[in-house]
Amino acid sequence: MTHQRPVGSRVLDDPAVASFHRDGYVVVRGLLDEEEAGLVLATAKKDRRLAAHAMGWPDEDGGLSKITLWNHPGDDIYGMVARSERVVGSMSRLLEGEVYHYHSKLMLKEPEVGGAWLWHQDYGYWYQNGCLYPLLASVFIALDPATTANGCLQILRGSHRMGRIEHQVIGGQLGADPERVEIAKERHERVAMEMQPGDAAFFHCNLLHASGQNRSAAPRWTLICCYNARANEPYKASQHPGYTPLETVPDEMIRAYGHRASAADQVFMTVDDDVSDERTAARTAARSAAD
Ligand SMILES: O=C(O)CCC(=O)C(=O)O
Repeated sequence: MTHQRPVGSRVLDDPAVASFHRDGYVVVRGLLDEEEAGLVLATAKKDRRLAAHAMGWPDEDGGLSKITLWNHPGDDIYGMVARSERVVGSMSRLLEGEVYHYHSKLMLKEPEVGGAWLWHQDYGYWYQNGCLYPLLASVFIALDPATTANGCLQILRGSHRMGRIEHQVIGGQLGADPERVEIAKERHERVAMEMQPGDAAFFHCNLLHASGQNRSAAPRWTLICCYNARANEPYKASQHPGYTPLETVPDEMIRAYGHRASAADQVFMTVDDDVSDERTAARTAARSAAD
């Protein structure tokens, strides 16, 4: 059964929803409280399955980001965050109806070597997966302090109103058309999303975003949960799921799950089974060119 009632004080209110539509994003300070963010980070750091399934993603300048990605929320603390009433209720307000979990990912930029992400729109990728409408959004949750120095998320405020931009392979990544990105930078304010653990940004799938390398001594761990509207069920199969009912859980379950790490039956994406993803194709092309 699906419960997606926007109830409870932690669900985004009307002004926050209006900001999202105006700016393409809304920041929520303390979406996870200190204890919850600490539990997620501590669990992720000792979660051997997460580490074993991390995919290394190179940038153009020798940096490397690590991504561990899964399509369905597991019976673990990350799954509780992804299914929590405060997150799912907020997403269903932003996407104006029932939502389902499209995937989640743990992003790690290690000290000194963490890689950059080119300017892109998530819909630049997800369009290719048969999603007809830009009715998808993500919540980017900082698990440790995210600063300009360790490669925090950057966005161009209001750029989601440009609609989908063409993307192309640049280095090992898929980036938005650089000509349009340069103009967008002149017309849209660039915001560095510096965050404390537990702070979060809900952002629209057409919002232009990027992040820099981590040359600092501090790691940058982030959990990103992505959702699609049920009404936007993809018309063709891809590496991410079609509509799958999402049962929400009370917010208290995050704390109740404590240190519960990924279960043995959790299925993670690997580079090999992700061949249809444009980003992976770019990565594979860059790797073979380097070989
Ligand atoms: O983790 C980051 O800094 C950016 C991640 C990102 O842009 C993405 O996953 O689409």
